[in-house]
Amino acid sequence: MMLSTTTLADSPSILQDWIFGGNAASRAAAQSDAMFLAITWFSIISFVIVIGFAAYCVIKYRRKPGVPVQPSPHHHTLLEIIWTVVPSASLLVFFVLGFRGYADKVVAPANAMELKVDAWKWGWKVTYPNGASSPEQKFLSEQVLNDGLVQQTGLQYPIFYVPEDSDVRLRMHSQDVIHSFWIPEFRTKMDVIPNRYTGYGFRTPKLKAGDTVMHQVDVYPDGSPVLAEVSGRDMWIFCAEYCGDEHSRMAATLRVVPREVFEEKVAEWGRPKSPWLLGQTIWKQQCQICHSIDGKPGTGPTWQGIYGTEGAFADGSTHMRDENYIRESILNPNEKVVAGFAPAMPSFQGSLSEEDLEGLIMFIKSPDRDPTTAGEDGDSAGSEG
Ligand code: HEC
Ligand SMILES: [Cu+2]
Repeated sequence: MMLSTTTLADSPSILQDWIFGGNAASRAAAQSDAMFLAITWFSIISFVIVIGFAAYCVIKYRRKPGVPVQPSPHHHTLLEIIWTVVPSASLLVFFVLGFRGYADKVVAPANAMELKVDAWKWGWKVTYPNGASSPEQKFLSEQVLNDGLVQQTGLQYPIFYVPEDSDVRLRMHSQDVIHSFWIPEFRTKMDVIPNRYTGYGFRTPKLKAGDTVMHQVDVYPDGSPVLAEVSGRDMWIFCAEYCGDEHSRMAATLRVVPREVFEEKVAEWGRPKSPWLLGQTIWKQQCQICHSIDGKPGTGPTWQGIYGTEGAFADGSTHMRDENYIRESILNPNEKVVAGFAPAMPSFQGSLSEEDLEGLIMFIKSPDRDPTTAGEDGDSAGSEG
């Protein structure tokens, strides 16, 4: 049989683009589309042949007055061989092509860059081989103000950078329940589960002339990003396994950029930060979905003004919220459950280092500004206050 998904993938038809949106971002994704389409056509054609022939027989041999009823024939070896061999052989062809495609996705080339993916209720974090992770966030919507400036508003999602035209392998782990890491443009999703690594690979696309994104090139003194248009391509990452209240917000952006940009970014993120800045970064990446710092209640209590005050707990007790309390709340959140809240916080035991905890404590003590740079004219976030 000369059916090959490779040749189909190289010339996506109008129908294929119409069904799949024409956004397949890798060769493997285009092959998935082609395979899906081939199976669809196979089913359509089989349906027409089988139902068409049945309808023809029903009409042609219908009961007519004056024609005696004939006994049904009960065996025809040639026919039976044909209708057994043809479907079995076709299924086998689809199986082999499908299995090859699956293996290509699950087994990444040996020299692929490995990204560690962490999942929890409700967020994603990607750690690069040098131990760094992206602090950048993308806003869901943009507003053009009267003076023509663009202001970003709405929910925020982390941006994970990958270099164009390279092989990437994911090694994924969940801190709580089962999630699923899904990038629609690569047509692949995979469960992310506690206590076991899962993963898959993909090859990022080459950027084309029209591929541009608004990209953070610097930070204003108040911590908001300075944006510029550069070449890049954004794709959504979703959680595809229902995992609780904010499941639908468990999204992120995969940003494909030129290799130089990628390397510069990751090296920059790898540089040591002040503990407070480290704490702020971790808050944005992992805690912000449940904890505000401006008093707004969320799934978890706000961190505004909690440090150094008495907390009230579900069992009726109270306790001073000092460094030890904060540490315990992060590592063993169900030990003391804040009154009025469900015990909904995952434990970060084992996923945050001693340094990370120190940073978080510094940040929770003073979420509005970095106490180590206060009063200086430095460029740290919040120093205007
Ligand atoms: C899924 C939502 C969720 C996430 C994510 C989350 N928390 Fe919580 N957190 C809660 C809830 C709910 C409570 C209150 C119940 C309790 O005490 O366990 C809480 C309580 C706390 C408290 C005690 C607050 C107080 O008022 O006494 C601290 C400190 C805390 N979390 C730190 C963190 C840190 C640090 C992170 C990120 C590394 C984080 N949390 C991520 C839900 C979350
Ligand atoms: Cu999820």
